Amino acid sequence: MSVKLMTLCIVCKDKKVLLGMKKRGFGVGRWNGFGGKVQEDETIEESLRREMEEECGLKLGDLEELGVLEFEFAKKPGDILEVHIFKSIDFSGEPTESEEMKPEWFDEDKVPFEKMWSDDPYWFPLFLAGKKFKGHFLFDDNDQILEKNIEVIK
Ligand code: 6U4
Repeated sequence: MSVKLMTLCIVCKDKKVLLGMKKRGFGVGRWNGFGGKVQEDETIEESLRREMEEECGLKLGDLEELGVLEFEFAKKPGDILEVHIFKSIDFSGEPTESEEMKPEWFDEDKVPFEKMWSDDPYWFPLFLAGKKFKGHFLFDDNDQILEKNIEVIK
């Protein structure tokens, strides 16, 4: 069993959310929040701030952590990605395309779920409502959901 810490940040402004089209690697071809793997020498928040600047050039101010989701893949049972999900309304700079991500603003009610990870429709509405949540998703070899469990934290 292993747990890998990861971050995911959704930047929100004027009823819009900032997503990035992943241009390479894990999750390529999908719209996603920004973030990545937490390295050994950094905290979760430090990692997110670094990834955000690397992937789209934004500097983050105050952050709010809203969710923690565990992702597991049937082909590697016991290997967990523990993704910490943050909301940012306090940031500076303009989103800029990088080698990894092409950023774009979407209206909150036009989030492109059909081109996102298949777990996103389950937690995005909670996120947009400002709820705190935690959950676990098990994916098959085609990244379809085999098991899901999500709950709002009071
Ligand atoms: P490299 O390519 O080594 O620089 P790095 O940027 O550290 O990678 P990467 O690209 O693997 O990390 O990060 C994956 C991103 O995808 C993280 O922000 C977490 C996010 N993510 C992973 N599984 C997800 C899922 N099922 N649903 C979702 N986001 C997911 O919405």
